[in-house]
Amino acid sequence: MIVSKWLVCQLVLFTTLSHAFTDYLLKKCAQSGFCHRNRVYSENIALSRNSYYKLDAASVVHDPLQNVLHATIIKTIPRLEGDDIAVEFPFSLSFLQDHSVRFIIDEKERTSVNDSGLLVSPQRYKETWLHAFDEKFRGEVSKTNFSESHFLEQPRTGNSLWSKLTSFLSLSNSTSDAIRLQNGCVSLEVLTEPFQLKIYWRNTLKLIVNEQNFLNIEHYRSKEENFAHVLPEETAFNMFKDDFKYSKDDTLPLGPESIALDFSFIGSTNVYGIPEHATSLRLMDTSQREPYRLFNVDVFEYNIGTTQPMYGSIPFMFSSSSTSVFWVNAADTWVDIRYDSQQNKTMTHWISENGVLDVVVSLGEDIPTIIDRFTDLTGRPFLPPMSSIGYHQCRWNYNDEMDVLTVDSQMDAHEIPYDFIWLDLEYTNDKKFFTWKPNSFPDPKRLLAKLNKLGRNLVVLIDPHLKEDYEVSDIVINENVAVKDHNGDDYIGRCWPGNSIWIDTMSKHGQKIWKSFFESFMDLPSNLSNLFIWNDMNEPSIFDGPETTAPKDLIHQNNVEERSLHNLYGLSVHEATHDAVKSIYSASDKRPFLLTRAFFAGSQRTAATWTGDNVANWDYLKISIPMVLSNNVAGMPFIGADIAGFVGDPSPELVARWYQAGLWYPFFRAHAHIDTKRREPYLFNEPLKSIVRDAIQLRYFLLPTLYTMFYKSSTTGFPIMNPMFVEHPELSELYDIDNQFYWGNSGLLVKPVTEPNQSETEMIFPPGIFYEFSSLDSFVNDGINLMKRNISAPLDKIPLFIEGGHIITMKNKYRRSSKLMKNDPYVLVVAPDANGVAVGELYVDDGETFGYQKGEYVRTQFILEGGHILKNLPDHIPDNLADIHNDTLRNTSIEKIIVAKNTSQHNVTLNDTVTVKQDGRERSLSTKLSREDDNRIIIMNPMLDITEKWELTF
Ligand code: NBV
Repeated sequence: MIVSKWLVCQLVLFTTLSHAFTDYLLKKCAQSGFCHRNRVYSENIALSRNSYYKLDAASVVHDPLQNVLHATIIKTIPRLEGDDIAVEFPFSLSFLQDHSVRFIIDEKERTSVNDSGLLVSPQRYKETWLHAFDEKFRGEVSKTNFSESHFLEQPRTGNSLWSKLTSFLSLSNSTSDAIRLQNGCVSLEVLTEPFQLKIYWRNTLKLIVNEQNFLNIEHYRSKEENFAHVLPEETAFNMFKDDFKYSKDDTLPLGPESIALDFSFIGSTNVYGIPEHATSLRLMDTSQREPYRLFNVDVFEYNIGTTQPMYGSIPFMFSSSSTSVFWVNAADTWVDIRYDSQQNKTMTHWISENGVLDVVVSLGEDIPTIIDRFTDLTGRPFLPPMSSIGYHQCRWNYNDEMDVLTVDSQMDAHEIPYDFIWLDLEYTNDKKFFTWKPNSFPDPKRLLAKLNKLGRNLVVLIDPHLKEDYEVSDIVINENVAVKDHNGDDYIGRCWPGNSIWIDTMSKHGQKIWKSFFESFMDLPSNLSNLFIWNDMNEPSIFDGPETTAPKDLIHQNNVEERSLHNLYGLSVHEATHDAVKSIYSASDKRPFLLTRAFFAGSQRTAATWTGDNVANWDYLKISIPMVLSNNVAGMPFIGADIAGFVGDPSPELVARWYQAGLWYPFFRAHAHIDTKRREPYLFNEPLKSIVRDAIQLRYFLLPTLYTMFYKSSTTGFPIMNPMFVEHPELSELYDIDNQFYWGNSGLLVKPVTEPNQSETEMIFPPGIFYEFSSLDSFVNDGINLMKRNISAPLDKIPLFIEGGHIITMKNKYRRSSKLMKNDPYVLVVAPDANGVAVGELYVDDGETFGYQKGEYVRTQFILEGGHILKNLPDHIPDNLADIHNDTLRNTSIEKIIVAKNTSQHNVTLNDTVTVKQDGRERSLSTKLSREDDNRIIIMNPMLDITEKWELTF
């Protein structure tokens, strides 16, 4: 008995541990020199309350041309003997966009660096912004955006709280210790001693920078003189060496270089963002745990609930009081968070290994504005081709052409729509990227042509590591665009193909060479443009590298260390890939679809991503939702998780629930590890097969609504999987809800079931009317608080509601792919609120080209008034609609309008006559075409088109 209990325990332990990332490979803060030093510094400074940094008031100058304020921050290191050491840090501050402030703190030329033999640039890397910001902000010190802002605009008359810069300058020799600036609703105080910034929105204090005096810039010093440069609160731990077992002898050529700063978010104890982590949407307090770490690494079977780093990093955080910090730094970064509910504020401490302090703070009225500002600055999420928001069928691996075509035809035979089929690593000839395995894929063009018949696409994997000694890597070496080791030689590490080199896409020439490989590889006949690319392993993942990635002392172009730009590398790879594919398809004007595993702020401009190597168990299904939500609020909405778990074989129940959850991910892809059993949806037994088919079909029926949300996101950054608090910020209980969510602003509210053996689930509902999606049964929450309800959720049912006040658009016919839905008419589902009012938007373009950028799209708004009048108000129709030879834009009729009834509130019943007013005329619809039951009014074939203005009374 005892023995068997022991056995059970061992088994449980084994099964839990068998799917876990080997996290000893990654540093803890205490093992990371600069993280530990800054945590210790902050603890000691909190006790001593000393400050070593002041802004030299006499140094302040205002550059009116660029509208930038320049000054010098001075760090003074007291010495018992001899003169104090003063180190200068140039500081600049400017207003950016309408609602943002940007400041940069650099270190004055490191002239003292003895650079004989030094292969890396001694200057701090300050170009992260050039990669992260959208092109329009990358001009010469961004003249355009700086000149839009105005220093010291509208000084308050009377008590002149916000004094003019000119008057400050005249006072600068006096004891004044604050510079006060204003730009529209944003105002700012720069305190000089200690250096601090206080940032206000409409005169309410929102953020204090350096409130806790954690500002720390480890200035350059030689190892020999180091002792004189260490402050009393500092520790010299690992300043010149790295003794972490898996660091593989980091040479740290410039010694300690870290930068750190604290930000206090005032008036909020909820912060979000800084993906990617497998944790809750609302970030956790880290007082008793590891700081959140942003450092792109390969974390196969990552652990859940930890602050460990993952494949992507977006150093953007915002509070529920609509204030954000964008830490423009791509080095290894750690973030501590401490909530203080008594003072109603959140204190955060940001630590990066090197680079400059480059920070953008944005403020606004609400959270969508904050995300809008962030994606204005870093670029809007790209508008993906319609097909790419359909269903993707992937596996490591589809073995050969026959395998691919069998999956393709079986999906059709079982009426399961799909748009993309994927080829993982094994399609290559011996893991040499830009080649095909000859016997398995003898004629890729033939395969592409066959897939193209039904409008289907193929994605193939191309990684940035290149096997040594074949034509592609030879070119990289000959053209001198391989990443170098710390001695300046081409770096050789181990990855899938064995010994490999890495392309340096941080260099312009590297990008050009990378592009040339795609040009040969994707040399397709002009009628084929259905081959797309997946960049995997681009953190980069290196089997024998430290912490699963690149040694930090590798060297990129211009002698920049990997250490300075690590989190940007993946972005540089996928941007170079994107640009190549885009130009290859320029003849057909096709929009590329691209998937990247590593990402940084700005990646949303060109790529989708996914949550990496998850495991087929319930915990990973559950965590996928906050993970996808976190990316959605950080400007990178096109993300999903591998369905139904990458590693391991999922149970049928898990498969069902994962598809029911996954259909709401903006990126909807099934994927499986090479060692798993085949699990294409048509292989499942009933009822599982039908459950999965229904989930995938539902996704397709909702494509018009989803595509409209992608459009909204591509213009404002608005989240697609959208946390409840974004829609209802007035309900503070929603601030930590991350197991149910809205789909954009469509009014669809979903709570996927993420636990086994459930026949019902508890959902929460804000005030309003809610209609169950399929039955349109409704109920009302007429209070002012959240209402809890048990919702029936047997295995074939998704807890899904439409919130009163919304109109959604669907196409309700099964087709084999999204392309085949082009000619299908629309169905409107109208869900009135208590006043009989509802609104909805629809965006339509050709779904595949850049034509929409030339105005080739239709955008309209539907409005229901008084429960009986439905209006269509198109606000954009292409001038040349009649000449556009595109089915999607030519077939825009409505086949059915369904109006949900809610008897307990607004009594919508069908009138005797149904009339349409259009072009100044009125016509009646045949009464035979309308009917009603307890829950809905249905108007069939109303002969209405979304491109025309009309008013329907029923
Ligand atoms: O290329 C194989 C896999 C891929 O299927 C997966 O999606 C990536 O996250 N790839 C990682 C490499 C190795 C995984 C063990």
